[in-house]
Amino acid sequence: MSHDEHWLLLCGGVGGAKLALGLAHELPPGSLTVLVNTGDDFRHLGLWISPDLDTVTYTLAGLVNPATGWGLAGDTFHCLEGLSRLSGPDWFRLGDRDLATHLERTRRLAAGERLGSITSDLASRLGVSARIWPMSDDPVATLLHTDSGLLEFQDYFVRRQAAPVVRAIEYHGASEAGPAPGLANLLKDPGLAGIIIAPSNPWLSIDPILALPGLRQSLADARAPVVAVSPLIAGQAVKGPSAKIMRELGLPPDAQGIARHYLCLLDGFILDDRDEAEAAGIGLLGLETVAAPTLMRSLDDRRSLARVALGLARRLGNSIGRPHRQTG
Ligand code: FO1
Repeated sequence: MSHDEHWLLLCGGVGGAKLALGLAHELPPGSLTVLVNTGDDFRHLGLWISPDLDTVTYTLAGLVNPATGWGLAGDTFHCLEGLSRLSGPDWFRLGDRDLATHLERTRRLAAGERLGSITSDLASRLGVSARIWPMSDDPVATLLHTDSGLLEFQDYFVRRQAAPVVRAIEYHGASEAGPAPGLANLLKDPGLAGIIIAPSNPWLSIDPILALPGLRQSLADARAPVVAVSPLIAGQAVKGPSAKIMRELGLPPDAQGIARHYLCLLDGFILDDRDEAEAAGIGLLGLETVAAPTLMRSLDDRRSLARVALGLARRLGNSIGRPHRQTG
């Protein structure tokens, strides 16, 4: 592998962070950039909280709570217990050590520092060699139009445990937000060997990124092949409400539905072995389709799925006459 090779992963929550870890182990230090959803961000207890940035950072630093995939392993919740005694909001579980991240991020934002610069500094102080970029330094809020009204993301996802029926999803502020500085250049960089869309929830974790001005077009224009990993296995989300949201939006919760969601952007698609029967149909959409184990329980699972994604992107990148991606 040529050492100027660079890779870009688009990701959101827990599933995305798992593949980020697999890729970080399979690639040389500094050759992976993880572009992270910030639509889940919100102000809570006076703190600015960026859950997906922290989930990716803690995961790549080897510090994440393995049981939940977010927060810090071994963290305590004394502050939250105290807050609850004072009848403060305790529905969003903030650990005592995790609070340091939110306090420091909030302090530095108030001092005028960019979210991207804060994120990179916190990651490097935690020993992370991959580049972790917020999708934008400007605020974007995923809002859900549901049968319980218009809900902020964490209110829907955590407080109401994704129970409300989703009618439509809005990425408030996305059209005014600037994509991460450096992203446009990275997408034009001849050393960019591939772009991978993680097995994150397409509607909640990837679409906020794709809603940024010009992003879809610059992905379509990029020479680097684009490969997506399905977040569903046998019609079920590995974690979270992907399948539920698909049904609520009137879409069949299957791998083909995921492929169609990203279709114009993709060259390749990875689905789980259990969904192999769908591979031919997705291939007819013009996508190089590979079936592989996509459930990531161990580090080896994460690394082997990363190798499948890297291998597919390399094959697509090398094949001269690869089917031209529809643009737009
Ligand atoms: N997810 C939950 O389901 N319950 C929580 O109490 C919770 C707290 C929390 C605290 C910090 C953090 O960085 C993430 C946290 N998450 C929690 C996950 C969060 O809701 C993410 O937005 C999801 O993982 C989706 O990306």
